[in-house]
Amino acid sequence: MQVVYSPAHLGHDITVETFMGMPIPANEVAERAEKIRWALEADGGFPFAAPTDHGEAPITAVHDPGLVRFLEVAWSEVRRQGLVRPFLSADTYPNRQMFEGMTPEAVSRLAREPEQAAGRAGFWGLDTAAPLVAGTYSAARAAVDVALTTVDLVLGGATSAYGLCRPPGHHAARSMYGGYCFFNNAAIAAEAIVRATGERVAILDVDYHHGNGTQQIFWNRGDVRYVSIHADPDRAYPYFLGRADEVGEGAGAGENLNLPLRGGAANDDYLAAVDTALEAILAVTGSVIVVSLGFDTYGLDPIGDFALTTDVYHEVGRRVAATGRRLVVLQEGGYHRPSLGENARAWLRGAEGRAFDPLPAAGFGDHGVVAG
Ligand code: SP5
Ligand code: ZN
Repeated sequence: MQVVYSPAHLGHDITVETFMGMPIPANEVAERAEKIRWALEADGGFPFAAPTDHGEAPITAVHDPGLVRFLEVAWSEVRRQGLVRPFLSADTYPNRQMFEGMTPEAVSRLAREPEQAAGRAGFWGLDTAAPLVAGTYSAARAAVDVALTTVDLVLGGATSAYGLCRPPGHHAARSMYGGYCFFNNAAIAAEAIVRATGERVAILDVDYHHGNGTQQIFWNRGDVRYVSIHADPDRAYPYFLGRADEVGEGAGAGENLNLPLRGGAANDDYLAAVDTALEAILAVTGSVIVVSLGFDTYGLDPIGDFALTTDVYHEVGRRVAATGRRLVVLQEGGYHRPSLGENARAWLRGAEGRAFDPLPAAGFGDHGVVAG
C-alpha cells in the first residue's frame, strides 16, 4: 500500500498544550508521525510518495474562507502585535450564553471576528488544546495535500492508500479549528471524492474521540454518510457532541451514526461496533470509504480509556477491507508514541490481507506492544 507523507508537519513543532488551564506536555507532537513513518519504512511493504499541491479550492469546499485566512495570518499577527509567546491560544471564546436574549441579527452583528489575535483565536477555535505556532498553517495545508494525494491514488486505481496526515483533522468543523485539528483532512477528502465520482461516500471514524467536525460538515448532506465509534461524550472530549441520537437533519437525516462506547471498552466490544458500523456503510451505495484512523483507542493511550491491543487493529483493518470498497485511510489521533508504528503497521497490513508479525521480542519495550 502506498503511503503519502510530507515533512512539513515538523514545522508544527508544539511542546505544550493546556488542559483545564494547566500547561501540560503536548500530546499531538511531531514524533507521532515520525514513529509511524519509521515503522512503515522498516516494514518494507509501504512505498512512500510525496503529496502534490492541490491549492485552496478543495479546502474552501468544506471550510469557511475566513477560517483559512485566520490560520494563514495568525502567527504573523502574533508577531505584529509584539506578543512574546511560545504559541497562540485563545483568551476568550464567544460562549453562546454571552448573547442570550439577543435577536439573531444582533448576535451576528456583535459576535463577529475581533481584531486581536487572542480574540480571533477564540472566534475560530474550540479549545485551548490546539496551540498554533509559526509552522502550523504550512503543516495543516500539507496535511490536506497528503489527504488529497491519497484520494488521487485511490481514484487512480489503487485498492487502498494511506495518508500520514499531521496535524489531524476530524475535530475541525466548517468554521472552527480545535482538538489538535486545523483543517478537516477526511472531510476535504470525502468532498473531493463526491465531486470527482458523483457517488455517495462513507466516512468511518475509528479515532477514540467523536469527529464532531466531520459530523458538522456533513450534518445535512445526503451524499456523505458519517459513522463513528468513539468514547461516550458524557465522559470524554468533545463533550458536547457524539451521542447516539445525533442522526443528521434534512437530506442528511439518517446519514449520521454515532456508536459511543463505555470506558474500558475492549477488543470484543470494539469489533462488535465495527461490524455495526460496516453494516451501516454497506447499506448504501458507494465504492470508497474514507477512514479516519486513530490509535488513541489503544490500551496504553495517555488520553483514552479503551483497552484495545495491537492485534485488534489488524482485524479491524481486515474487516474494513473485506467490505470490498476502496479505502482512503487518513491518520487522525493516537498518543502512545511507543506503539504507534506497530499499530499502524498492523492496521494497514490487515487492510491489505497480509499477516502481521510483530517485531521481535527484543523490540518489545521500544515498541510498547501489548500482547492480545
Ligand atoms: C485528533 C484527536 O485525537 N484530538 C483529541 C483532542 C483531545 N483534546 C482534549 C485532551 C484532553 C486531555 N485529557 C487528559 C486526561 C488525562 N487523564
Ligand atoms: Zn482522538
